[in-house]
Amino acid sequence: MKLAVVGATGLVGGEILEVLEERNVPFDDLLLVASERSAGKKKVFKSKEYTLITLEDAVKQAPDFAIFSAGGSTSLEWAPKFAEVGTTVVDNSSAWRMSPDHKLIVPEINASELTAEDKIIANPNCSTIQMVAALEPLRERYGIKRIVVSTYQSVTGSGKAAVDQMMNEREGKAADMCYPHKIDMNVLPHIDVFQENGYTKEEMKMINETKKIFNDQSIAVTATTVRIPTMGGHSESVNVEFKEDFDLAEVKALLEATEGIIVQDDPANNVYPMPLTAHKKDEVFVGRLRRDESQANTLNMWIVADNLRKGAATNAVQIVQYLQKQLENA
Ligand code: A2P
Ligand code: 11C
Repeated sequence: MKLAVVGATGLVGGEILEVLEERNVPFDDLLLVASERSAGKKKVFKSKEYTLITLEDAVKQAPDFAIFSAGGSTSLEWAPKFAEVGTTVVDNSSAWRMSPDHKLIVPEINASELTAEDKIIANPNCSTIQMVAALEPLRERYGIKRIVVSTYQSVTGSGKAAVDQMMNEREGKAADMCYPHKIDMNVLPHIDVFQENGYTKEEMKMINETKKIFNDQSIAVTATTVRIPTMGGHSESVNVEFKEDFDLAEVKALLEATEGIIVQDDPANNVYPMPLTAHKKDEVFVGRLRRDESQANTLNMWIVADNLRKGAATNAVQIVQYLQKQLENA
């Protein structure tokens, strides 16, 4: 098995390499791919030194799998070229997510939709993944009518330049501006570009991707996405109206019984999910579970995950692992 990591020098790329190592994902050959600026430089993985190569060189080697995290335009141009030589691409960008011909996968929810014909598989947006992963066991049991979500997102979601902006501001140094305003000591109700309807692209991703992953256009979703000066992960306040009434103890039990979800909900002891404690973890953390007393069948919850892990790298590696298992069993 030959595996390519495209965008290997980036924040998500680095995380993918960590997750591959931690999970001991088996492969015979690893291609580390970055832009022409980085080609020829070295990078160490599992004590072995690799030379960074370009997309052109990588596609010639026709890897079995390629995990792309090098931005939407790179994916749009190059994923089809890899697919043509037989590579299965798992793409972290938004390039293919809403295409009716491509699947948008969170393994715990819909990996069973995948077939050998799927050569470009889309990984959802980080803020969508953690929300749908936490909602899935509750959706199965009670059905979902409407979701109202507000996010508190880490600067790591914008890549290295944004982390540099925040740290430089914090240290009082001159900072190249990745955001239109200062981010340290600030909060920006603005993630990605504004659309004609007044929502940002990030908000529309959460709305449209949720419906696609749940395969249910009838679920109403509205979102406000906000950047905050933190690093460990994205947090979300989610208000969810179910079709049926629920029992709070059962909600907690359902979440506790779900693989990949960790309930941290003990307000009396100040226990709730936080980005600091979710950092570098693969799971999605859920807490502050409480009934919305203003409306029937409605729950408030607080969901936190490391956006570079389950929100990106971990989800992508899980898709590759799922496909590897399918191949073994074929
Ligand atoms: P490079 O380091 O050579 O620029 P981040 O989002 O954290 O900034 O990371 C972006 C990743 O995508 C980096 O690994 C970057 O490589 C890679 N990348 C950017 N543009 C291209 C491109 N045109 N071809 C291949 N890789 C690219
Ligand atoms: C953020 N969610 O936190 C974005 C990053 O569509 O994969 C990921 C963008 C995407 O800014």
